[in-house]
Amino acid sequence: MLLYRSLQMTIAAAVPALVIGAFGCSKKDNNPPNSPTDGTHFSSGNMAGNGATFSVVFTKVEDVPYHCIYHSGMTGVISVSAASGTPTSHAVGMGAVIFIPATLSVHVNDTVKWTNGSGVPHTVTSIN
Ligand SMILES: [Cu+2]
Repeated sequence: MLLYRSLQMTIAAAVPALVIGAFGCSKKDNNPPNSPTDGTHFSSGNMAGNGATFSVVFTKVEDVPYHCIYHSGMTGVISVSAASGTPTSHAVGMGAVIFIPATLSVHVNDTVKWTNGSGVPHTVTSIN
């Protein structure tokens, strides 16, 4: 059962491709084999370009590992604990091949918003 709901996904229009660093991030030939359960909790789809965002409200106590399907080393975990007070929003940045922070603790009903700040395409895809 899908317990997560995607709030929004906006992609900045007409942002010029800007490759940062020497990571070869525009390559997509280093994909890990995708898990059959990829995206069970959430999947952003392609977040092309600087400024693309994706948000999820977490509604259940659990740890949710996720990754970028384009970059094998680009992984993160959202650790969700019991609801506490007023729900808040958390920001996760997306660098060339990294989520910042890679691990994040939130409470039930909190929102996590990822923003691609790297100028190369990424995804935010739950591993299970
Ligand atoms: Cu990526």
